[in-house]
Amino acid sequence: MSDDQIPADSKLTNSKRRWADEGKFLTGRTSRPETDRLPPGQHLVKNWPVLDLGEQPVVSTDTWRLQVGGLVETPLDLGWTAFQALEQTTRVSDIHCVTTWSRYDNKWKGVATRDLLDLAMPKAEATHVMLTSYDGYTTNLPLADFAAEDAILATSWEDLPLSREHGGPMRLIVPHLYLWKSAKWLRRIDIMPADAAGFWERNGYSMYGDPWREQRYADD
Ligand SMILES: Nc1nc2c(c(=O)[nH]1)N[C@H]1C(S)=C(S)[C@@H](COP(=O)(O)O)O[C@H]1N2
Ligand SMILES: [Mo]
Repeated sequence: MSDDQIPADSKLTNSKRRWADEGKFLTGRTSRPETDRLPPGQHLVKNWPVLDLGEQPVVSTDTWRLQVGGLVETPLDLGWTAFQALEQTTRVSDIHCVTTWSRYDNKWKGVATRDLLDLAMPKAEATHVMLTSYDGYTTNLPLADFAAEDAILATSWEDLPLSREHGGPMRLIVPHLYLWKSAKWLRRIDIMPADAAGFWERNGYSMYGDPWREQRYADD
């Protein structure tokens, strides 16, 4: 799906493009995760805000598929039952949104990204990943970050099925990068030989997005 099929002119989308242009929320401070749990320029929330492009697709587990393709030895095309039959993992992590909120201690259950990669087996030339979702959203990150120990394809949050507004039935969570890398309603994972920009990355946001180095925008 291309960018012009998603509501890229929504109010939030336009505001976030402008923040990228203006460098909004950059404090110029740095902090290290070992000593300071809250990344620079972030504030803590107890609720869990909903952020997306405005379309929250209805994805029934009857028709849900997850495909893994590109530079892999074994391309995958899994239905819900097959996905549930994979080893299930629990992780607790903090999340950090580029719009400056962070939320501590989220309990996720699902499939560890590294367990899925063990099945698909990325080829030696693989370096990056492109994620594509049911709403047309795309985002990119290095393969090593996608495969991080705490990265999880989450189907449950706080022991409840992941709600539709937060990306249910399944979303990615990569806690050590800003939350826009954590695709909701994930449909396809493409393993690539080079980096390429996803939706926000083409709209002024960082190719990598490390909250600890405050890599919010393209030039940071
Ligand atoms: N499919 C999809 N995933 C997405 C988005 C989106 O618009 N579509 N928005 C991203 C952004 S910008 C953020 S901050 C988080 C928000 O997740 P939440 O709504 O569960 O807090 O989802 C990310 N994943
Ligand atoms: Mo975001």
